[in-house]
Order: sequence, then structure tokens, then C-alpha cells
Amino acid sequence: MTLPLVFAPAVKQAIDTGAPVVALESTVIAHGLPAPRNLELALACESAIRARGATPATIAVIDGEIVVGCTEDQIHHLATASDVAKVSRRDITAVIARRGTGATTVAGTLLCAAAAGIKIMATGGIGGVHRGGESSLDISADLSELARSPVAVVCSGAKSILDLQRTLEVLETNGVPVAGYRTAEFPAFYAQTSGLALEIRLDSAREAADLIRVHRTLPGAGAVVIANPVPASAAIPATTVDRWIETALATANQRGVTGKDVTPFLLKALVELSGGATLNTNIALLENNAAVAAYIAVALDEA
Ligand code: PSU
Ligand code: MN
Repeated sequence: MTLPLVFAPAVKQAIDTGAPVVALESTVIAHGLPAPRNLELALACESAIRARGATPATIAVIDGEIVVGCTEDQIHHLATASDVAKVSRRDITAVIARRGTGATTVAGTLLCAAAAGIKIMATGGIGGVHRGGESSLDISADLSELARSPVAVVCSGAKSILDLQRTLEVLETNGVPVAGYRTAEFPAFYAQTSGLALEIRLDSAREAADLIRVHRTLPGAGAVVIANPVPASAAIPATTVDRWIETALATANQRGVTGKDVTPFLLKALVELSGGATLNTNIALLENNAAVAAYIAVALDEA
């Protein structure tokens, strides 16, 4: 038996001819954003990628098959159905074996994109070390998958619901280069900066492509993280977001939320606490990351 990958025709053709492809995760659609904005966003990301000359491939597990390039109907299903699993590396085995349907996290998407031969993906924020993770050991499987799948990830850093400093420590341990895209600081998702310095700064898609190309030659290469801050016009100051985060974390603790439910719970709480403000920011940065990933995919293709 081999991994059950099925490709959209346009994605298959792009991969076979070496044309630029950008993979997109689907957990953000099924568990990260509320309907109907989730569907609009998913389609807008695909359009942003096509408009820049690359082919989008939204990845999910549908009826036990890994779909590389979901159709609009499949994206609609992910955005509206209530029985879509959240699929990280740990979960994908059982979802395939049971012929189930699930939305892939960054970790799940990395695994599938690497198997499909796709070199770059876009997302909002990567998972990381949760606050208190040094005792709870709640550390996203995204961080271990980044160590093993050779796929570049364009993101706006990680949400400050996480412990960003420890997240960077684990990325260092895992051998994952983290590069700021037109910044020298790790972005904090809603805010452009976190106060955490990065050692690599990239100022163009071409520079990003050069870095990715070199990284892929390393034995056992994993991912490169390209950290692209939210556009200034959509950013929310860190101090404002922090208040909402404290409240959301306290509620999660009171209710005993654990395991894979933690991240979706906190994301939903933040949208409610902010009266929807975080949602607009989240959508702006997701679309922008899709666009930057497409520019880099095209640059990767040009060498
Ligand atoms: N961060 C966001 N939005 C999201 C996620 C993270 O701002 O939707 C999702 C991604 O799919 C990420 C996953 O891979 O949450 C991480 O979940 P966990 O912390 O359970 O590993
Ligand atoms: Mn977790």
C-alpha cells in the first residue's frame, strides 16, 4: 500500500512540468475561522496565488484520500460541515484507515505537500509551544514536522496565545531556519513585531528562493519558515491583543480545555472578545501570506 494521494488535474500538471505550486492548509478553514468568512478566505487565497502565476493546492483528507488541490465543492464542505476532523501527523493514519474526512494542520499539510512534491505552503500562523508548555508539554506537532518535511512555510509567525520565545528555541533545536520577510523580528501574528530578533532577513522573493534552494540540498532537510508580518494597515497593537489573550487563556483553563481543542478554542474566544477585530486581521494576513508564497514559488521556479 502507498499513501493515497489524489491530485487536482491542474496541480498534477504543474508538478509534473515543474511549474510553481503553493500548498494551503485546511484546518484554518474548518477550525480556525468562522463561517462564512472561512469559505471566502479560502477562495481568496487561491485567487491571490493564481493572480501571481502559481497554482494553489488546498490540501485535506476526503473520504480516506489525501486530496492535493481541493475543488470548490470540497472546500465548501470543509468550511461548513461539522464532522471534519483536525488532522495533524498523529491523526492522519486513522483518518485514512477509516476512510474519514479531515482538515490538515500545518503539520498534516507539510507531510502531504512533501509527499506530493510541493516545495512551499502558506498559512496564518504555525503552531508552537503553548504558554506553560514547559510543564504541560503542549508543543504543537507543527514544530516536529517542520524538522522533517522539506517544504517552505510562509506565515506571520505564531500567535501570542503561544510562548513565542520557547517556540523559537524548539525551532532552533529542530534545525529549522526562521527568516524574517522584510523584517528582522519574529512577527507576532496580529502585531508586526514580537521583540524577538531573527538572524536571517530576506528582502525579496528571489532571496527567499535562494535560501530555500540551499536548504533543500542539506541531508535530511526539513522546512524553512518565512515569517511575513501582517500588513501595517491590518495590524493590532500587541498590548491590545494581550488583554484578550489573557482572558481567553483563563477561560480555557477554567473549562479544562486540553489537547487538540486548545488552539481552536482560543482562536474562537479571541474573535468573540475582540468583537470580530482579530478576524479581519487574520484574513488580511492569510491572503497576504498566500500572495508572498506565490511570488516565492515563481522565483523558485525561475532558477
Ligand atoms: N494558528 C492560527 N490559526 C490556525 C492554526 C494555528 O492562527 O488555524 C491551526 C493551524 O492549522 C496549525 C494548528 O497547524 O492550528 C496547530 O494546532 P495545535 O496547536 O493543536 O498543533
Ligand atoms: Mn497541542
